[in-house]
Amino acid sequence: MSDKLILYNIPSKVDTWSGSVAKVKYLLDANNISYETVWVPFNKIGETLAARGIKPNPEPPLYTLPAITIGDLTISDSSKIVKYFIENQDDLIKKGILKDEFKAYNDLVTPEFFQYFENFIIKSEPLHDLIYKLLLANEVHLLNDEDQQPFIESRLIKGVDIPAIERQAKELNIARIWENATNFLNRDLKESFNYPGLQRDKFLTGKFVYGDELTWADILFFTRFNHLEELAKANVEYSKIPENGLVDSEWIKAWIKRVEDIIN
Ligand SMILES: N[C@@H](CCC(=O)N[C@@H](CS)C(=O)NCC(=O)O)C(=O)O
Repeated sequence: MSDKLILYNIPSKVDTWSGSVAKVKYLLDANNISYETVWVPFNKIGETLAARGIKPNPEPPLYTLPAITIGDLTISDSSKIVKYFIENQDDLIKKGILKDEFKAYNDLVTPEFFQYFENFIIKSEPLHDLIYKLLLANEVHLLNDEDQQPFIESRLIKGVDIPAIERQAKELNIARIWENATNFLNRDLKESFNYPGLQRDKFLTGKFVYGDELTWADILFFTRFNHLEELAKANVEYSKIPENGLVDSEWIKAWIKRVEDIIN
């Protein structure tokens, strides 16, 4: 089997519907890695990954994207994928999959940091309503029609009732949710970030999130800003969100541009 790289993505009404897939896509794009996209409808994720030898997760969802295939190896889960790239850099350069040093990693940004960072964002109170109410109510409509019911059912298994969230979402104060998220992302984040051992003088002071090189931390941040914003904006019902989106800090605006220049 050839060693070409495949990225499995979920077809939808937007470019990349899943934030988790977007992270890996941005990572590949930031590194100029060539890959083929295989589109796997949401309700076919399980059978596709099982056929590629992926073991089910202990709890639902049993199979998730993103996944990549290189030769006869398939890896699912964004953290595992980035870990694989980090640990197999030399081999991947020899195979021509990576072109040079892997952008997205430095010694200070360990896999533990990635996990911390992700949990920190996902569990942050000021982002809670944006992520768990507004976007959850929106994102179902952005999936292809035939995948919407399977998605609703997959969430119900985990106790998340999307139709109920949708009904509640109609009562939400969208401007308020947006303001909380904007304040957090633009101002409070820097103060409240408290990772043990983090060299705070390097955090949000250089060109990128952590120093002057793009790291996985930039990809995680970028996904949160851009991807969440894209999803929110794509829904007509919530088109009233402020023009400037989630960004009003000059540093963040300039940083988004720097990341976009590398990804595009
Ligand atoms: N920890 C996983 C999470 C991935 C994930 O939750 N993917 C979703 C799409 S955003 C999925 O494939 N869900 C399948 C399902 O819920 O059945 C990662 O980072 O890769």
